[in-house]
Amino acid sequence: MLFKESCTCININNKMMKSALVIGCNGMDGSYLMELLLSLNYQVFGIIRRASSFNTKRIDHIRDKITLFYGDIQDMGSLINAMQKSMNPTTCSTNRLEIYNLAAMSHVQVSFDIEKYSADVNALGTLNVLQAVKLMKWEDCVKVYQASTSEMYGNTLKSEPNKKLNEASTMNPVSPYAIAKLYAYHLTKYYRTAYGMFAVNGILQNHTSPRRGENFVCKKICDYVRWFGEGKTTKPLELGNLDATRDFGHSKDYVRGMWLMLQQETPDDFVLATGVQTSVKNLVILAFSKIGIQLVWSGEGVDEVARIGKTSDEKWILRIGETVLKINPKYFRPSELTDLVGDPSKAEQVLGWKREYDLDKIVQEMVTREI
Ligand code: F7E
Repeated sequence: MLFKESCTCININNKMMKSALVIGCNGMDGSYLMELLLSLNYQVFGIIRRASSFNTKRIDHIRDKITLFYGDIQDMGSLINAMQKSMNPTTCSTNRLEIYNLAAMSHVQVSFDIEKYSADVNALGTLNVLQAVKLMKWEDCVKVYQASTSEMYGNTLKSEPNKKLNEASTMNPVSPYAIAKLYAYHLTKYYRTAYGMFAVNGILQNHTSPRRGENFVCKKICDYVRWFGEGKTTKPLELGNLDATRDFGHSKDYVRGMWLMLQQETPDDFVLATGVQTSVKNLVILAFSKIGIQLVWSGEGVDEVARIGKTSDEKWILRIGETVLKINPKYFRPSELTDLVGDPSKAEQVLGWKREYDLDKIVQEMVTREI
């Protein structure tokens, strides 16, 4: 199946002018993606859900350059409305609109409490997006990016140790979040083969940034360390499983990968990852080192604590021995996904995808900046 750009997309200023609709545009990835698309001279549209409090802080700085629609991935009418109004009839017939489906109930632990809602949004919401394109007979003129996730692999690395997860690895999800995402992943492949749609899955390992939601582990740790360094908190940080390992990249790098996936001639699925595996504990150690604190660990399991270690740093010398981290079992999950690390070789080779951030640079940025 080839999706050739049979004509160039030219506006009156003789510049490329493509259109993109970002569903879930006010999240971390949505905000960086829209910045990227604007820098590439796209007409950028986004769907946000109505909320009683303002929920656009990540995109307020670009509000005058984008068009927002109220909508909900669970409401197909609102999706069709936004798609119709975002479509650019002046561009080439095979690429009137790029649709990025980033809408999700994205918190894995929360999905254990709201199982059906997680399925409604993450699985059936994706069905709404793809079905809307089919029902409107837009299969030949839109491209769809589906935000798939490394959570779909579950604990595959337990039976395949020393490997990195790639596009062919076994998927065996262990949370309501990931089970719903696996449905959406297969649905995206199915619409590609059954209806010839340009629909792709980006299978992304954990990615983060200062714009990350506050209750994801890297953001939680880095915010705490910044506040601690500024004297804004004295209570210890409370975390769950310190032994879990993840592959942490930067959202800015990953949205570039999403865009590249939709610029290919042939639709295909790609893993985005750094290939570097880090435990939550090592993430804590790295973050505290950014404010000059070396940690000393003691205890095991739920009794494990971290204290400020010996230092000659004047700022901390009088606080040596103070507890800065303890375990709170409320952050344990009914089924833990213990280890994740991905292999981005295909994206690097086929898409030419490159990363600008390593974990040290990410944590430095996150400990320093709020958003
Ligand atoms: O947890 C452990 C926790 O919630 C990472 C989402 O973007 O990435 C994300 O899912 C690890 C887990 O992310 C705390 O048990 C320890 O092992 O930051 P997280 P996640 O569950 O990996 C994937 C790829 C997605 O697709 C998801 O949408 O950290 N952990 N203590 C903790 N996690 C949290 N949140 N809070 C703790 O206190």
